[in-house]
Amino acid sequence: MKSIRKLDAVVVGAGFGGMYMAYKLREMGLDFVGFEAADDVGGVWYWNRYPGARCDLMSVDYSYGFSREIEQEWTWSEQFAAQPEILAYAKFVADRLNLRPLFQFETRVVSAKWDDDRSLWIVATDKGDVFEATYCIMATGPLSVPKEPEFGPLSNFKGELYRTASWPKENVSFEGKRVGLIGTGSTGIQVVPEVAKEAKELYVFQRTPSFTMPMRNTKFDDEFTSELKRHYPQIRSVAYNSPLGGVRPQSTRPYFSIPLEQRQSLMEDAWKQGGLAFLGTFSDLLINEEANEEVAEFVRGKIRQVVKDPETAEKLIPRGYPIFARRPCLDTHYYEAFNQPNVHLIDCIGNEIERLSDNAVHTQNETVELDALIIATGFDGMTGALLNFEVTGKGGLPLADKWADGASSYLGMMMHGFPNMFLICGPNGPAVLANIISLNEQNVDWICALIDHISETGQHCFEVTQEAEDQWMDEVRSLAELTLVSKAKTWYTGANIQGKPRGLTVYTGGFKRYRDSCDEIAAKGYEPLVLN
Ligand code: NA7
Repeated sequence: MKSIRKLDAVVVGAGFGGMYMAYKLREMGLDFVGFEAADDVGGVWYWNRYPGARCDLMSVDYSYGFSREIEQEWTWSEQFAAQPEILAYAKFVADRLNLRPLFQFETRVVSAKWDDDRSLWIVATDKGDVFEATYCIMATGPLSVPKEPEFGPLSNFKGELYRTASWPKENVSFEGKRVGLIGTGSTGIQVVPEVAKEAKELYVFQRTPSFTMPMRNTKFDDEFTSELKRHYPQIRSVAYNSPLGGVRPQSTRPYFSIPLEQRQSLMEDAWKQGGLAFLGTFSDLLINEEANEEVAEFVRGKIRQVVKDPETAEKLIPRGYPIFARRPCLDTHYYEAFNQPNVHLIDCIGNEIERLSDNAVHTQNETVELDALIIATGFDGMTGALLNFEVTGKGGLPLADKWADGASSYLGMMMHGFPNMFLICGPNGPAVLANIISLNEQNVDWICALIDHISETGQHCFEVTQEAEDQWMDEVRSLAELTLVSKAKTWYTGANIQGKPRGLTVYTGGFKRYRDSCDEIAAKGYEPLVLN
């Protein structure tokens, strides 16, 4: 039998959250091990290497701010970085800080169980190793478990099958092939123009159309890069004090505060500018339904302008939910791709995909024969990774039971009944509505300060009270009621997964307000936590 290793902490995941946590724990002199299923760092950017994969946050924001050296040594090549560059950045950071020895790669955690008698976590891996640790830190990411589509099993399809969330490392060629793509969220929207370039025929299976805006990505020149590097401290300061945790454009101007003509011209300008400009044109688009609908109608007009076939344009036009309530997508020639003769839109509304067979996708009304099929049907977001293995808290309470009616947590970082467990960017924090790199850094810094505090008090165990967790959840819910974000069927609310409890599991108060709340709790000596 293998021996049990005793540790101060385990960290699950080597994405941007897990990497920074490992760096900090080493600085603090703690004895810990990180586990990562992939063979290298990068998390979501390790797995999602599909054609066209690109971050929809600006590279300046989507980068660590904790190291002035790394900021100066790393050079981003463009405004919105593509997956290979982001993964290269993660590897660069891992090399630069010598993080890899802190992780066991190609290792999955299969269970994490709280031992009531000894007040520690027992963590087992798929390699048969068992660790005992004071702290269990979940850096498992909000988007790491792909959704299993309802029309499965996928293995029924005998042609080439690709999942965007686990794309092969090798080059994939679609030259001369009939390719199907299922899913038109951010991922599918990035895949379409790329695959359309080489596939003989591309069939896009769309159920809910997304709103997408032109990214109009730009390359950075040397002059811009050196200015950027000179101003990083100011850029970070603006980012950390903003509702988004990033430097994207924001407005304090409510939609109806200016005349129609001016509104139209502002939208035209933002549309031309591209990127996130459109999102920052008015202040109230996620709270004022009427304003939201007018902006949605403007975007619908743009789709009609770009897509030449009016029937296809009408099918691509999103209706029935507020714009920006689903995550807004940024694209590079998505709508234009539908003007190519080899790209075909299959509308799945009233024409659901029923099953896959050897060489075809069967919808209710048609059979589409294919050589290759790409699945871009999204993720079991926010909670999927944590419910993907056995996690049990006090009294053997399974996390799945605690979350049976929906994910509940305190600050998205801890849970009553799960002492000494931390979540990085967990449900009910601002993850996914804020810049996740800023949030990773904020969460890790806050957690590490708490670990220091606990050891200074001579204790070794903390648990948040049920009352504090309930109060936090009340705040999350009441803030959610103020926005339109929960009014669309999305992974934000669990509505994309059959049988998953519904409800917005995201704190909508913004990054700055969240950070202030966390700081206040720390300043008051972590009152909602019981230490022993
Ligand atoms: P999303 O945004 O959840 O999109 C998944 C897409 O897949 C969405 O259009 C779904 O339509 C579609 N889908 C799912 N199941 C089916 C079936 N059965 N038939 C047809 N279409 C289906 O995931 P993404 O990976 O694109 O983006 C996730 C995040 O990554 C994104 O928000 C960014 O943060 C980056 P549905 O809405 O269910 O009708």
